[in-house]
Amino acid sequence: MHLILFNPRAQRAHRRLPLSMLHLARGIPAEVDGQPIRWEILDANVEPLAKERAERAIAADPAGTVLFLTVMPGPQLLQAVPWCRHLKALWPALRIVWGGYFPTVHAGTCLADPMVDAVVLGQGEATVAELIPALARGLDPTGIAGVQTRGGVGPSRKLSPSFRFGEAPFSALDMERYAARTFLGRRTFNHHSSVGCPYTCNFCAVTNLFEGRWLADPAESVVETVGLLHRRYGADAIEFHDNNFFAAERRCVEVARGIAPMGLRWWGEGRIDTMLGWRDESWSELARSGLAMVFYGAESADQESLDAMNKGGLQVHETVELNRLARAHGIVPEFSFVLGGSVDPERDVRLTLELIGRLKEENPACEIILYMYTPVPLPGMYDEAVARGFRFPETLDGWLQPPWSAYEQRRNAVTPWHDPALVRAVYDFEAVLHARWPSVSDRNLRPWQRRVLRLLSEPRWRSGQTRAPFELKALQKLWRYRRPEQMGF
Ligand code: B12
Repeated sequence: MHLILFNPRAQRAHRRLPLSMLHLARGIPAEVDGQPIRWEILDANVEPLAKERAERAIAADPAGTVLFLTVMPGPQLLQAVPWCRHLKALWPALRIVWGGYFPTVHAGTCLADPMVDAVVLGQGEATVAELIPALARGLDPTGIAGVQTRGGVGPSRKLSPSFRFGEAPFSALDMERYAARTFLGRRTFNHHSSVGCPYTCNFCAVTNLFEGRWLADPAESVVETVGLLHRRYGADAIEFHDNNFFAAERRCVEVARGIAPMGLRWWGEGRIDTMLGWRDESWSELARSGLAMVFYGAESADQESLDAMNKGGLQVHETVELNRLARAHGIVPEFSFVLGGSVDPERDVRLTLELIGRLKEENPACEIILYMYTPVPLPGMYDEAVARGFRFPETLDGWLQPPWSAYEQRRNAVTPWHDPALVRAVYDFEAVLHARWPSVSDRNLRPWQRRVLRLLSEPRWRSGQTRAPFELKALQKLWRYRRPEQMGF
């Protein structure tokens, strides 16, 4: 049997290791009933002809091939749907399995389309270790733990820490293609060192998958993988794509100590209230090890909104304090806000934009990312949205139409309390903000372009007149300003 692990192209070609597929591959058995299982990862982000290569492989033996596809909402879904339909129409014997966050949260919708044969729910390695033998033997996979088909859902699969599945098979990829130039370094690689997140924020799809469970790889294993990326593939920077890398102080300090001699710069996601409670020596240790920036979900400056998001008790003043603490240690905080929740969207936006002004004043280096709230099916704001008439599309075709085609990119609010004028005001503010303080993560802008943007936006920023900044938007478009929220997570 031949398995194609396919990563569709994201918004802009994203040169990062396709970890969903790379990690998943660790669960593939070497053989079934004495027959070898051949597999390859095809990544449309780095290989423009990935689809054509996949099609050639399928054409050679449609019945003996299984296409594994990882799907995120937005551009990946937009490509995956017509392509899979086309493949099934050409080769009905081809089997297609979807996995990842979108199929997990919307499994029924995916399976309502006859081109999807099965969906793997959540963590995939242990599930594919059972699914592949069933497929190789031509059996119906219904009933396997972690698998949903049109025949039903199997029992839920027990989670395992990632390191238990062994090192990722880096040699299956052309690693040179993934050595990305970023603001962190010339050869940035990414790693994912934990499963889940210990919190249950009700706007985040991670909660749908893991329900507050968090299983971390031990620090030694993290240091080992980073060391391998550094020594064998020349990594000089690492992005940790964990949902919550900084959940445990001791693990982080041990990782920091272990990777410090490698002289890397690194980035990860953490929580404000967690890291605010860490010892000063821990912060110093992180800074010494090359930690350059931490992404934090600050979400809102309206305490009622934060509470409605089930943000685990986070207090608005903690964002202000963290900003100062991070500045003192020379680590850039990257604050992400999810605006326009259900409590009082206008107050939420007003207070948050005020807070952003204050954060920038106190620490001009801090980075700001703005999203609009988009419901995920979890108790809380979602229920309120449903009560007010909100419904997800019930078919994949529904997901391909606007506004859903851009929905999960969290830029176009489609909540029942959505006020277009408010959304416009947020994006106008954002254009002025990014002109006054262009993100360090943009490597396109020249210093003189940054100066021009700053000079032009200064009067608007100072006076608070951020409405309709057409001149700034035009320059940002012309100079292809890289918005962190479009490329980010
Ligand atoms: C890296 C990343 C990206 C990268 C691209 C990754 C890629 N595939 O090339 C970029 C920056 C492009 C990106 C963009 C977006 N992302 Co993104 N991204 C992530 C991130 C941080 C890491 C993904 C990852 O590598 N995880 C590590 C691997 C090992 O875990 P995994 O993906 O869960 O894979 C496991 C299982 O899910 C399963 N599995 C996954 N795929 C498949 C497929 C098959 C066939 C099988 C059997 C199993 C399987 O097995 C794997 C191993 O256990 C996640 C959050 C996270 N920490 O996971 C968000 C996340 C997946 N992104 C998300 C979103 C919403 C987006 C955006 C749409 C919006 C945005 N602004 O962030 C954009 C647009 C994407 C697009 N379609 O163009 C959401 C998805 C939510 C949802 N409802 O589906 C997440 C969960 C973030 C969040 N907290 O909300 N993203």
